[in-house]
Amino acid sequence: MSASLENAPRLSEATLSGLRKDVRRPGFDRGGVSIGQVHLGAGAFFKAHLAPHTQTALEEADGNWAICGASLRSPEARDTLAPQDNLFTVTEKDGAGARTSLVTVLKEMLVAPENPAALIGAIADPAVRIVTATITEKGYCLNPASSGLDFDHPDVKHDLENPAAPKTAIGLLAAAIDKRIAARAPLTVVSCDNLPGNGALFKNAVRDFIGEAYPGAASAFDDHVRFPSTMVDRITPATTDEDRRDVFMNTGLYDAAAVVTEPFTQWVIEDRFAAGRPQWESAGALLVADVAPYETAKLRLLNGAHSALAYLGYLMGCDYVSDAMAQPELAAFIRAMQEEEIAPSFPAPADLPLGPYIADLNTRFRNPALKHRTWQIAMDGSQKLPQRWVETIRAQLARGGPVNRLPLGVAAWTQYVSGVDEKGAAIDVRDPMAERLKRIGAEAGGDPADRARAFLSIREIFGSDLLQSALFTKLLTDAIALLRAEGAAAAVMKINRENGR
Ligand code: CS2
Repeated sequence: MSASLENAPRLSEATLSGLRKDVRRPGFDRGGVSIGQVHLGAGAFFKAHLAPHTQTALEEADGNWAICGASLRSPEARDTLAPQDNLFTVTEKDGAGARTSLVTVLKEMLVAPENPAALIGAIADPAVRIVTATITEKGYCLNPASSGLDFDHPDVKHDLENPAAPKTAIGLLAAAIDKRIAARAPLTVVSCDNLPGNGALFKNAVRDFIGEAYPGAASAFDDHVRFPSTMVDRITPATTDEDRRDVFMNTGLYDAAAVVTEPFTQWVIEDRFAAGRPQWESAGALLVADVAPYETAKLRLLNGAHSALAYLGYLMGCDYVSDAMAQPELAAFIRAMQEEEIAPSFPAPADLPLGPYIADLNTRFRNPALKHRTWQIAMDGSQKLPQRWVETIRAQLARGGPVNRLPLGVAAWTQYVSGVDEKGAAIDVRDPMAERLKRIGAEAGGDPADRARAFLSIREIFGSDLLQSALFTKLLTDAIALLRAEGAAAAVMKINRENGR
């Protein structure tokens, strides 16, 4: 905790009367609502997106949908929320100002490694009808080749050997689903991670695990458990001490669990629930038959651009996305990438015109009030690149469309994961494949063609086709050569000039 806040009055049930009057309070009685939803991965995004959606639904319609949150690794979130009776605030911020709301819908927090049986019991409780999850791309333990469970994953191996004390979300869910099937209690499991077809991927992973560990439950699985796909969107940086200080100044109470986010929020949900759901549409959620068109647009245009801003921006010395967007050459480069290379790579959703969508995204990226670190987005690139860039590149190559800027993004990623920036300083690379990526970078040496081939040989990221594409291998070789010779800023400028921007 920052020194100046140590003695500040802390947010809790007992101190609520000290909360400034202009903080928005929920219009439902917390005490009268019991738990109906468990959320796996109760971090900043959950607090800024899922929890407010469920809270608004409860304001509009009755239902026992209070939330039990769970952390799958560290006790930190639970320990931060416990002295606050699991209350926290969400502050929406942009250049025009800030607006804080109190969130009361979270009623309990569990920590899986401390007591996996308690979390399995919570999910198995028939009063719970929905599990939502933000466990990040790597949390699904997928084998990219089969799109099913990666049985060689060390945590999956652990869970199959210790099914009553699993570490992964997949093992925890499987154990609980086994109990629910025995009790004939249907469940809906909702992935809220940035993966295409996230519902089907989640289902594959859990079904594969059940087939191995609980064969008796396998035949009833499809009937009892539904896995709708969703697209979630709200840019939510990690909270800083400065944010917590600002929230205190603006609300009158110290909230150690505060989140700061943008005003924009979107949730598109496939409307396929096994046992009811909160009325999330009253919070603006779009319930649809097919999420895929929205998911593709968001993953490629928002997240794809985000990753390009992260790697190129980081190499250009920009700590935050808004700093990267303040570089006119980089902003123009990203815009052209979105308009000329990404948007034409997929059919636009009927009700989402891509021109205004791209313009709005770039306004959001510019939000000067959000301190969103390029380093944070650069994390776990090996898990993100396939759906953010590789699918786009593949589609553009197949249709003979332009691929003038994406290769520089990939080149910047190869530089980033090699672990040294343009000034020779070490980069703190966070990625489940970090060691392997660093080794590939070191062993490939300085020749751009060797480097392009070495990185494109990583099948988990690039499949086998991009290495076989002479065109893409050449484009990446040229981009790596340009980046290494001139640096990111000059490379961006040169590509802008060559392509008339
Ligand atoms: C970001 C996303 O960290 C990242 O990789 O691209 O978390 C992004 O902020 C969200 O998907 C926005 O909805």
